[in-house]
Amino acid sequence: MKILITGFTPFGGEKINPAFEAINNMRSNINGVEIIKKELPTVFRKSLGILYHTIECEEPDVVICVGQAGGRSGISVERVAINVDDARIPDNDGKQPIDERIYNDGENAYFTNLPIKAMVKKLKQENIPSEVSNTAGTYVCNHLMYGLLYYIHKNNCDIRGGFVHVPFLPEQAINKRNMPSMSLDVITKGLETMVEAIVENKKDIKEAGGKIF
Ligand code: PCA
Repeated sequence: MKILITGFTPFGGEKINPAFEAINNMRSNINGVEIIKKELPTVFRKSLGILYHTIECEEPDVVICVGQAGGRSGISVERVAINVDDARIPDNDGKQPIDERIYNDGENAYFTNLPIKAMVKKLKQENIPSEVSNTAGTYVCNHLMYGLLYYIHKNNCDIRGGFVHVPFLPEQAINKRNMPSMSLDVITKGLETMVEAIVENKKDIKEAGGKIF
């Protein structure tokens, strides 16, 4: 089995992006599963172009895209991506789309086909704070997740794909008051644990993990 795992370049004034730092730190073979690592630019459209090209070259069975969610305290496994770009800040190429559809011929939203409940369950068993998230935002991460799932649907691919947000690293949080963070080792272990959960669970498990608000 081959898993493509992507991170992003730093953005929004940060010097590092915890997603790619942790991906870099991962083993490249996890219980016989080959891990392909790729850094994508935090740029609308360009990130998707490179993702599609990498999928075509590598032909992975699973694609896990990872991004930074500064302010979140645990690893959040995203359930859904929506068909809108609404950027609060410009991307790394200076583009700032506001209320634009990502694909005119795409659904309003796509759900991930990763086993998100099983992933969160295994993370918690490893004592790693985590939750199912019902919004990946409206910036480049949602854009990438939406574009990945659009590609899988339109091309009828036998690929499981989805998105995971990770908190700031401690060095990013020191000058931000009351800002949660997670160490590089814990995020790395979390990513490796999610790989194991995906391999072990072809289908998701039924487990409470929703939210009231
Ligand atoms: N996080 C941003 C984009 C890149 C990243 O790592 C987001 O959540 O949209």
